[in-house]
Amino acid sequence: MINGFPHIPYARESYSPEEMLQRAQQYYQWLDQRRTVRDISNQPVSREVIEQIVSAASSAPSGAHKQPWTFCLVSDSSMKKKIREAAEEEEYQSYHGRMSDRWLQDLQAIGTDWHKPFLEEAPWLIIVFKKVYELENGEKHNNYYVNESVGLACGFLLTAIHHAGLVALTHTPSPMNFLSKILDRPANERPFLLIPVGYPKDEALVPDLQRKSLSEVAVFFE
Ligand code: IYR
Repeated sequence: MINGFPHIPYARESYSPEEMLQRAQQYYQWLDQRRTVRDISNQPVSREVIEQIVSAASSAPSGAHKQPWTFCLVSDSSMKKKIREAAEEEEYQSYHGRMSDRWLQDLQAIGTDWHKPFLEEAPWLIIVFKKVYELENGEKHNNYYVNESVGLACGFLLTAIHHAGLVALTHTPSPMNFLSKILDRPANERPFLLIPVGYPKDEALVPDLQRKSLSEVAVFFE
């Protein structure tokens, strides 16, 4: 017991140093193959798979273990159509005046525009909401490190999707309030990310991008 709360022994996995290095290398090589894919096929994905992926995401660490997230899982075609229409309306405005020239220039290499067919074609849309506060007996209690926590859960979500052999797109239509309305979310929930999930189309293309080298992203103090 700690402060009157039960604690249990941590069940650890352990590996030899050689095995540890091999596992670390293999995991990196596998994860490095993940790509953001916009060409998502309409081939169905079972609800059971989505349930496991979301359960994996919800195992992420969070401030004071509040798990301040809600995952809305949309396969309903009429709802996907509504989401696409509303997103494209906002995105049209963004691409025609709201985004800076520099921003539009940076997106040239990725090849995006205001058309968002994947919002209707993907078998599932995962809309992640952050819970800014909880309502307990009518009282508001702010959650802690909400953006960090929900960002971590989304990271876990993306690796779970990759592990299942599916692809995803981290989409951020802006502004995103239309998602709260269409999905009828309560006031304590704010849209965080919209993630279409499915199989890649056979003809899917991705930008030929290079990732930064370790020395560009890491600074060791030994
Ligand atoms: N939200 C827009 C624009 C966009 C912004 C960034 I930063 C990207 O990496 C990609 C797209 C859209 O989804 O098209």
